[in-house]
Order: sequence, then C-alpha cells, then structure tokens
Amino acid sequence: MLTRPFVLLGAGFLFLQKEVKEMDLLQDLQWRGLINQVTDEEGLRKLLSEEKVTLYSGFDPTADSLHIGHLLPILTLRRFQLAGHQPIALVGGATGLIGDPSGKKSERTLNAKEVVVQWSERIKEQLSRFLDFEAADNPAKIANNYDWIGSLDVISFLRDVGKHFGINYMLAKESVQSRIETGISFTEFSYMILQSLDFLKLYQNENCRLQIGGSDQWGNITAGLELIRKTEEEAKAFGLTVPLVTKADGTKFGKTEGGAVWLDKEKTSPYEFYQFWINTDDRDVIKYLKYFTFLSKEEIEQLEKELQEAPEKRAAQKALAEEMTKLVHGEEALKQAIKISEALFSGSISTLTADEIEQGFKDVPSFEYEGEEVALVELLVASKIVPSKRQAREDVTNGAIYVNGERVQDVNKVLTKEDRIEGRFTVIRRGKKKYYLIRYK
Ligand code: 485
Repeated sequence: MLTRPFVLLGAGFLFLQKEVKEMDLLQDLQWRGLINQVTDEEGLRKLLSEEKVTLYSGFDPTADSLHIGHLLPILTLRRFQLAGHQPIALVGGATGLIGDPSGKKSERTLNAKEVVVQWSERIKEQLSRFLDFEAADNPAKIANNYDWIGSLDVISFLRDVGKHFGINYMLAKESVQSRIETGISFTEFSYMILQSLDFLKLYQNENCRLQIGGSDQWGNITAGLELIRKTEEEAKAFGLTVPLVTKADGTKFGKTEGGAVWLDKEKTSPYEFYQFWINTDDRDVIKYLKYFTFLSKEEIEQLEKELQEAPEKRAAQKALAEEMTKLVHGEEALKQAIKISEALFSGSISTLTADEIEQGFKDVPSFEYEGEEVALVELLVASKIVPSKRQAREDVTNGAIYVNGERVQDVNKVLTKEDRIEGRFTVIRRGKKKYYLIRYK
C-alpha cells in the first residue's frame, strides 16, 4: 500500500514506473543509522509492509521546553508518518510527576503538579509542530498518560498491573542496576510499570503496535512488550530505539556554553539554533544530515562529495543548519538567521533590525545606558570597552572603533538618537571582531 506503482501526469497520461526498487522505511532508517535496537526486525518489516501501523513515543514534561536531544524520536515519528503510518506523541503528564531513572545517575527532585501541567501544555504544542494532524488517512494524535494514570487507584494498580511484574525482572533492568549502589526510591523504581501500562493502554485502545524512543528507553519499552504479551492473547507488538547522538570530539551532543539547545525560540533564538548546526564538525556533519534531515540519500551523498572536495565551503554544514532551522523555526526565522549571520560576518550590521540585533548579540558584553546624548569617548570608558579616556581617543584616531558597523575616527563624536537602532541599541565594535552592545533604558 505504501508504494505507488503509477504516476499520473498532467494530461492524464498513465506511466508505469520502472521497477522501483526504493528502500523501504526500515532500510531507510538503517541507512540513516537511526536504528539502535529493534525487537524482531523481520516481523516488524512484514507488519509495516502489510498495514498502516500505529506507533508512539513518549515525552516527559521535565522542563518548559523540549531540546534537540528529543529531536531524533520526534523526527522518526515523522518519518513513519511520511511512510503512511500513524504516530501518537504521548505527553507524560503522569510519568513526569514520577521521574524516569533511565540514564539518570541520581534521584530526581519532584516538580510541583501545577508546574508539570503547565509544561505538559507547552510540550504538547511543540510536538504538534512536527506531525501532521490533518492527514486524511493517517492523522497524528496527541495523548497524555495523565488521562489513565491520574485516576488509577492504588489497589487496582497493585492488583491489576503490579502483579505482572516480577521483582527479579525489574531489578535486572539497567535503569535499576545502575542505581543499586547510589540508591533509587520506590517511586522511580516503579516508573517502568507506568510506561508499560501506557503501551498496553495504547495497544488496547488505539491498536498501537510499536513504541520508539532513545536508546535509554530500551528497558522500559521491552517491559511494556512483556506486559502486553502477558495480558493480551496472541499479541504482537514491537519496540525500536534510536541511537544516542555522539560527537567525534567526545563532548556531549546538544550542549553549548549557554547550556542545552532548546526548541523554544525564546530560550534558544533561531540565530543561535542556526549557529549551533553550522558549527558541526566535519567528522559529524554527514551523520547528522542522515539523522536529522529529510534530504534524500542522493542529496546527502552529493553533500558528502562536496565535503571531501571542498571542506572549506562548508556546504554540508550550511545544508544541515538550513534544514534544521527551517524544520524547527520555519522559513522566515531561517532567513533572519542567515541575514544575521551574514551581517555579523561582514560587519555590515546596519541592515539589521533591533530584534535581529538582540538575537545576534545575545552573548556579547552589554552595557545599559540611561540618558540623552553622550560623547563616544565617554561611553567607551563608562561601558568598560576601553580602560581609559586616553586609550579611547587613541583607538578612535587609529580607526579601531566602529559604531553600528561604520568606522568613526572623530574623537569628538557625540552619539545622538540617530545612532540608536530603533531607539534600543548601539553596536560598538573594537578592532576586528570584538562586539559590545549598548542598551538604552
Ligand atoms: O509511555 C511513556 C511515558 C513516558 C515516556 C515514554 C513513554 C518518557 C520516557 N520515559 C522518558 O523519560 N524520555 C525522556 C524524556 O522525556 O526526556 C527522553 C529519553 C530519550 C528519548 C526522548 O525522551 O531519555 O531517549 O526517548 C524522546
């Protein structure tokens, strides 16, 4: 059902496509390096080729935004949807109140219930951007496990669910094993039961046959498969994990000096987001193009060739940054990110709006100034751009000082309203690339 043997062209000509030996979905995922572990690959391949399969992945509201560490499972859901299957993005309104020990070295602190409710809403909104809820045959769905776990009473939980989990089985899980020494509460220990119950519920209510997640989720996913196998007759469900994203230099993927790279543009601006991807190491960039973008095998192989022949052009990095920024923030934000990057590179920042200045200069030293006109030399000293008035005069005379991208060599220059970008900022540059931002109150 997923391959179309016919292509209908404008005037109504019917062409029989030549024997298309296209990759099937799993082959594509394999080629992209997106499969870390999978239960019964052949069984899953057969199922995917025979019917529209409902699958899910879960996201716990442990912050007010998702970050790029969440992207692989989200985009993999999207790949399944593009191949004709039906994705469910599950927000862990209940599990977010408990705390998954998987991949965590120590016990988490619990967040307040109202906070988790708020975060759930924001995460739901973010997840929605990546999936198609209007697709005629396979619209995406959003679920929240608070809907069935929130009202579950402790007696039913222990009698109906807990009875299926042997303690030895639970203790053998990596998420528990790795915490035996350092300690784990009964709360976090029980987490796998809740995630298993989710899989069972979605299996029963939505005919959901596959759960995907990051590699740290393997234990929870297989626990769910066990629960389904024990409670449903002739059940056949599957699990698949995507790899942990690594970097050639050994540092952790998705972290910058400013912390995590968030999907919320208020926390990580589209410009910073674009810069994050543009700075990808040559050794990682092809891998990331395969993981994260929807560019085809041919397009990626072409970029790989360009990387080998002319690495200094950074064509692969540019393609990656463009695809990712467009995907997460949209076409307009991408244009803006490119515009800011080019302006900062060439030093011609006069083309930028105040909002663009704000994005582009988030990390440069800034100084708040209150008042009307001010002599440039005074301001240079007051904002600590230069240590003394003497130095300030010398720098100006030598042509080392730029105001909003224009060199100023007049030591008597007074900054007026004209020198404020939309009344909010003046950008000062000293030397080749040291930038400072003056913010007006
Ligand atoms: O039924 C489920 C309920 C909750 C979850 C999954 C299924 C969430 C899961 N236990 C979890 O903690 N996921 C992490 C999260 O939410 O931040 C991360 C995983 C990562 C990847 C990502 O979610 O650590 O591997 O799966 C999407």
